[in-house]
Amino acid sequence: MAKQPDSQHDHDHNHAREAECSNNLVRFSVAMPEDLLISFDNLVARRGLIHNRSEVVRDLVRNALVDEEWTNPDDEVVGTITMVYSHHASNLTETLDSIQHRYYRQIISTMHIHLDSDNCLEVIALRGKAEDVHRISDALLGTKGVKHGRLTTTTTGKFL
Ligand code: NI
Repeated sequence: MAKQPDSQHDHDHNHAREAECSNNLVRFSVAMPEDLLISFDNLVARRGLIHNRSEVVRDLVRNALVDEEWTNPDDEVVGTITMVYSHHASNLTETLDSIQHRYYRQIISTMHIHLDSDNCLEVIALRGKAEDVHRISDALLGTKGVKHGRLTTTTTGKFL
């Protein structure tokens, strides 16, 4: 019983320390099979001189956290759609335009580049619920006549 106030104190203290130190670097050790470590070091080497193991592990952890944000349909996410299409394809420009108007709440910016006399490149920035951004991406990239397109999934940055 006498211990209880102390352990409560320790608990609070740990929380305070976490909050204070959230941007400080903390070291920890990781055990993994030797083969996996060799493969990992090869990956680090391929990423170039400015990268080291710690840097690459941090990137992998952030990628995993961002991927998880996208698996929760109600989480607010940020993404970009990049697509190439010919503006001569019948009704294509009108169809893509009407989809973008339908989702004006999620589409925060659109950049349109006339690549040549036929082809257009569009980069669309979106912010919204993960499931809405997926729906918009499927609608745009699934439109007949879009030559190539890709959704890049990133984050609001609030939780990294
Ligand atoms: Ni164009």
